[in-house]
Amino acid sequence: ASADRTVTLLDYGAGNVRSVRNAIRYLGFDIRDVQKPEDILNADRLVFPGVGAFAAAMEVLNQNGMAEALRMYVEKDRPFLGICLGLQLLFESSEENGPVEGLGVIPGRVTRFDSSNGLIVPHIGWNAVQITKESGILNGIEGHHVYFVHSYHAMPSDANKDWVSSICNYGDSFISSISRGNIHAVQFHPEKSGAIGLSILKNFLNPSHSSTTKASAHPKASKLAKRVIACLDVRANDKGDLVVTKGDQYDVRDQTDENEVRNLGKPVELASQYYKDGADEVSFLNITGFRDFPLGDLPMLQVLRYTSENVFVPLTVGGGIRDFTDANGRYYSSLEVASEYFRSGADKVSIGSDAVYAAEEYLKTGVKTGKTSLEQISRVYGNQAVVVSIDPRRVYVKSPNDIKFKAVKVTKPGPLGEEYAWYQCTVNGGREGRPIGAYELAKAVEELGAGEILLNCIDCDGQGQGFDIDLIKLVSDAVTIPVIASSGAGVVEHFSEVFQKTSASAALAAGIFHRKEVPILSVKDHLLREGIEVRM
Ligand code: 1PR
Repeated sequence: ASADRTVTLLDYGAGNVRSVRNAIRYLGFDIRDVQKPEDILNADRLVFPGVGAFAAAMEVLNQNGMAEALRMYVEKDRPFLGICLGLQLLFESSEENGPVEGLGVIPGRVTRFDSSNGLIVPHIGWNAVQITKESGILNGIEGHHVYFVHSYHAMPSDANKDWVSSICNYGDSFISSISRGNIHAVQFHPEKSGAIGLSILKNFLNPSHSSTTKASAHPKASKLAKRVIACLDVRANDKGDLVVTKGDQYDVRDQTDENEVRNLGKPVELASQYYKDGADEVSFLNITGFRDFPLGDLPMLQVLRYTSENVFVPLTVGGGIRDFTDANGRYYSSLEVASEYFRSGADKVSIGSDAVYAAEEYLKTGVKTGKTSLEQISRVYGNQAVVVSIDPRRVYVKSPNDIKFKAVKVTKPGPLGEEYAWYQCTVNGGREGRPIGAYELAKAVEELGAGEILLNCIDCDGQGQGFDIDLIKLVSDAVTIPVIASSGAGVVEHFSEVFQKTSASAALAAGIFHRKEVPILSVKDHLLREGIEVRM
């Protein structure tokens, strides 16, 4: 490969940089991996996608001599692009598991978002930035949303104002990018920000082609956009091929004589289609993962690999994330299972059944063992990489005092005129009810390290009658992590309803997209008309 098409990538092995690799390759560049500190100094252009926790990253970089090489490289003003933690590490210190010293190139400290006033943390999703000074790489981004996922941020100050090239508003006005000379870094993820993100990467890789960005005199105020997520329930059909299927109240078999698993298409193709149609995220749920070993399920890993080559928005995968012993007696920890998913291109994993058991145990003992899949995966990959998928079923009761779980007054009374309901969590794809409610589960998994909740509802699944607003309000008011409303979308108005009546951060649908009844774009057009901010 000719040198001018080569990008040096600093991957210090802490997590998934596959999507950055995919994006660079997609833009027609080759990647050379940093093996030793000299490779940094010899780079023509260096991309540094920081992943994982600040302290762990600095420890590795200090130990292998990369920290010193990075400082020298930046001091020489050589082309540099830091992403996410790759921005934060340039600052003097971070309070994440610290204080911990950073590279100290830029004055300032990295601090946590303050969630004490109910701010949802992590900051996950699409937000617009305000350009504060000219920089070569942010050309064309003004007014567009880019994808963020982080709990810590660097704050602008007099001492670092020469560096700051854009700020973003979320609770505080934090630094969303820095640029000085050839040194650039972004807090958001260009590799997950769709076409606009790819254009930022391209501007960095092909600086001659990018014109300068002007600071805007009147930046438009922006909020975190509400996300629209397309979900693909995936399972092997009776022939053993992975297909996208869709249930009615979790029953995925056709009510015909053949009783076949409903086949709505191929996962990779559908995911690419939804990306092009404007989905803000794509989720894959391996719905038989609870009984089959997911790593035995190579096709699922292939689906992720292929999808992540062409889909530049966040990908979540769920189903079967738990400890497992295979037929040969080999033991796999849930962390190994999750790691395999991350390596294959997932940005987040979603845990269902195993999170229910973990929460039950935690509520019983009050002890965080650190051993549950939830805790282990979030410790290594960060809270923002762990979603808990809740599959509750509505249980009507006459009075909230009838049960020990949190009940709500329902909008529509039950069949016997019951005015209250609690939402019973289930495991194994809704097959088994457990002694814990959705409210109790959500609060427990937040404490155990979940970064987001995917809130399904078995009663509403596939019915097209709207989201269960009572349930979603109950859960989204109970936690300060983002809640994804799921199950029951039938028309565009259901999306505005859930955002107007609850504090859900995202809404997910499956059936209406698969059956092409409602295009993603119409959902977003409708939300915009209703004054709800979305990424277009
Ligand atoms: O328990 O960790 O192995 O995870 C299993 C995962 O698979 C869970 O996330 C669980 O929600 C999911 N799952 C298991 N069985 C089914 C099933 O349908 N038989 N699907 C299933 C869950 C529900 C939603 C669906 C929405 C929107 N699917 O994801 O996409 O309800 O549908 P709609 O818009 O058509 O109404 P583990």
